[in-house]
Amino acid sequence: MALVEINFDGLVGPSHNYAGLSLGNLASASHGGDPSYPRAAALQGLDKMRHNLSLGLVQGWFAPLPRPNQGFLDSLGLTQPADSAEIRLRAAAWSASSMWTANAATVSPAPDTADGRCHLTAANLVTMPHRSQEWPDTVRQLRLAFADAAHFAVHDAVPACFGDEGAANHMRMAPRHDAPGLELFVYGRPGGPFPARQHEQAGRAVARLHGLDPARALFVEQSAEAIAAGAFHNDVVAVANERVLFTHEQAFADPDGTYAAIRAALPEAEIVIVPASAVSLAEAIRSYLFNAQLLTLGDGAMGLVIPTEAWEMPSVRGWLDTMLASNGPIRRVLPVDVRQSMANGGGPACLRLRVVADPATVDPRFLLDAARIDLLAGVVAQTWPEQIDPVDIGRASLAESVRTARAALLDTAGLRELA
Ligand code: SUG
Repeated sequence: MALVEINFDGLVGPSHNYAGLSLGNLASASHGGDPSYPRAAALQGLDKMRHNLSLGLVQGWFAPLPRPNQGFLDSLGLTQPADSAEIRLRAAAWSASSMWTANAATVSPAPDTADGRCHLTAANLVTMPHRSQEWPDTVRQLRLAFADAAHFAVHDAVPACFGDEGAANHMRMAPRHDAPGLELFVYGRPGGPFPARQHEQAGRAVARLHGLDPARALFVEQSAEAIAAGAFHNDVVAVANERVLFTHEQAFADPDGTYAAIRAALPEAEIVIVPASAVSLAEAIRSYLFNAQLLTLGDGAMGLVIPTEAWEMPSVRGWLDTMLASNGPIRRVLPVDVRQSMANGGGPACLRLRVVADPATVDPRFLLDAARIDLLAGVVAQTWPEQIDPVDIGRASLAESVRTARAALLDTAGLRELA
């Protein structure tokens, strides 16, 4: 089979909870302390996978990482189960944040790289403590899914002195998925009210590790106002697919320079810009309009998989209706319900990692058809906790249920190596 785009969604883990851990992520801050519904959250995610599969797309998945992370707690000296001090650190060890696989790694498909292999670099996620513990387990899973060394190279994360948040700050534009592309690495500058989680040097290191042609790699500064307004990752204000960039007009520090550089490197580029006069930056971030999956559908037209929150916001809906009535490249808008993830700042695009590859070269245990989705949903329905209240975090009995649920999933999926 030819090279195609495969979306690998993170299955929401059984410890999914709202602990308000991500400074600068407004949804995480405002839902901190709410009860969470892990079973419903995971089923919503599986429904999204089913939805995208039914569009004729290739769908993959990654298993949740082991939680609570006892090694993380031990390394912090938090060994007493009864110790309720340092509640945020304890919550960090329970976080199901690996569900947002757009932060798992940065991916450069084979047509872009010097050695003709698809390169993946795990993201170190060092800015947020609860996310900094993900990458060693993530890289284990990536090395299993993409073990075929003739087609893939999986790199460890770049050094922790340079924050890297993976594909959420990386966009690839190309005439087609299987053609050589232009890769954009978006970074932030520190100094604003919220952390700039992506460092410029991390993107530059990843581009070198992947063997990209310097003429087809752009390093683009995110606008300080976007970060200050709550766009903690670029994929909250822009998304690209093949020749199309869909962006808010305030996404980049130098929008005109960025568009000109894209057009110079990729003459067929089409840039769809949403002006602040139609959808303000605040509305874009609250609705997660841009945290959409921009997908090439079977007939070659593009569809935008958006969260229901975006569809329900009048200004966004008005803009989308006008866009659909025009003759632009995005022909369909497809709302999906991922509310449990959204309440922690994770929309449809956060929940997936895009890999352009021949599916036959991927470990089949990480690829899904309808029957396999039903199988995973069965395990979730039977073993995932229905509800977690903030006071439950740290409870030995809940920790046991979370571990048992993940073990049942790994058994069913034939992935005991990840136990
Ligand atoms: O890193 N939220 C995640 C959301 C990640 C979204 N990903 C992309 N934009 N690609 C984050 O901020 C919240 C966890 C908590 O507060 O309990 C959290 O980690």
